[in-house]
Amino acid sequence: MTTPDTVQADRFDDGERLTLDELRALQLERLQWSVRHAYDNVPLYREKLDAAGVSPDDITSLDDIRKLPFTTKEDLRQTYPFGMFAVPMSEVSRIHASSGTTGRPTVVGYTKHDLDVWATVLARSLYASGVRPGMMVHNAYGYGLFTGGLGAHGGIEKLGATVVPISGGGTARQVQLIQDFKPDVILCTPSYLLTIADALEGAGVDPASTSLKIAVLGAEPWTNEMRAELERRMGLDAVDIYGLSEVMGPGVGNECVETKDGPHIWEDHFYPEVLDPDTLEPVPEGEEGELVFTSLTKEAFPVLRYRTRDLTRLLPGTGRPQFRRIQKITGRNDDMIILRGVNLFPTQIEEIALEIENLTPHFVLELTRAGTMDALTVKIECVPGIPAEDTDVAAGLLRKRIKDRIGTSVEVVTVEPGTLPRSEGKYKRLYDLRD
Ligand code: DLL
Repeated sequence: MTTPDTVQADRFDDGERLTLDELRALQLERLQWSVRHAYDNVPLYREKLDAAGVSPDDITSLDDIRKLPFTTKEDLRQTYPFGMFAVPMSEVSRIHASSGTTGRPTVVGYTKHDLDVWATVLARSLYASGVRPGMMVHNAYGYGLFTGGLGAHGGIEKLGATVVPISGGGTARQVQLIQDFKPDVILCTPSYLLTIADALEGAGVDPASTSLKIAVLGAEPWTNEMRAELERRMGLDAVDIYGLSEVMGPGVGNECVETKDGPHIWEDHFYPEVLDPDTLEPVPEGEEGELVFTSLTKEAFPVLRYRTRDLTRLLPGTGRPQFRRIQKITGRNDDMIILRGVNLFPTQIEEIALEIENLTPHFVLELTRAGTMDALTVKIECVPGIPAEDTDVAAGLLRKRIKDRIGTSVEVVTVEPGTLPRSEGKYKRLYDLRD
């Protein structure tokens, strides 16, 4: 039995062996450092703290975090590109950026020390996923400005595993190298693993027959139903990795393969809060709200109470008992569709579609408007080769279950297998066709 006070042996590093008391003490010390560092070196933080009447010296307990002002994506846009860097550019070893949906990308930076911390939390994430030194890891997260590829790369090397830096896309080559190199582990988005599974099948290879034993999947919302589908088809353990560029990149938190019950947050580096998005007050323990992070050790790009817009719950730790866990993230504030007054997330449709015989997880959502009424159409592929009546039954069942469970009517249209766009990274499910 593991408890927050037991010292754990089977861990990647000492940060994971802290007792709960040691962790809380370290967090406070690091929070004090981080607030001071941000205040002294980033004009925007100084302005915000001054305006809120808060001095870094006022942080004397972890609860004092609530005195700090929030940081939003808008703050990052306004200081584009480097206005929130807290060290001179000569100390910045690397820059990444996330392509915003509107206009300017968000630019983030890392010192040498930041890169080392990132590699450590990523190696820790892989270790929790069951990856061990000596294994071969096929890294199909995109390399480049996106944090996925290079972020994971550093962690794979730090762990002492062998990295195949294939990046995203070029699915035929991915399929070839999986067969030739026989990697133990694959890293990519869940939707891209689905594309790879289909491509293996298309090449006459049973996806469950490859050498792959573990998939570390993230960068987009996915459901436990999708996990079950991928595990069944590919004969592997599918584990959830969470992160975002503004806070570091992949590896802010990770699931443990033995529990698969939502990512543990590596709290010695990233302090989580879950708040009511309207009042910005903490929600009662275990309830859903917006995830907010304060970095505790970042040098180049510290963040104070960064609002992620991701919706989840904070739960007690299990596989790593002293670290809190988040419930698997199935939606962001930004992905929420409000259809005639009813809130709906694309993952809810994924969950329902995967329960129904003859439907595939290949679907897109089209939002249209006739007059003043919004309408949502689910375009979905059935499994190949089934009779037309079965297609109709499946579509009817999907429509009915969406109505029963989500409480809104949608149109369901089945399309020919293989006709919807396939993922090569983060999958775009929603097409807003309203004017
Ligand atoms: O997607 C970092 C990453 C790369 C994470 C590879 C995991 C694996 P961004 O491009 O900044 O960074 O996007 C961050 O993606 O706020 C979530 O909305 C979503 N996201 C990331 N991981 C998960 C996950 C990377 N495991 C945004 N489950 C985040 C659900 C996720 N959503």
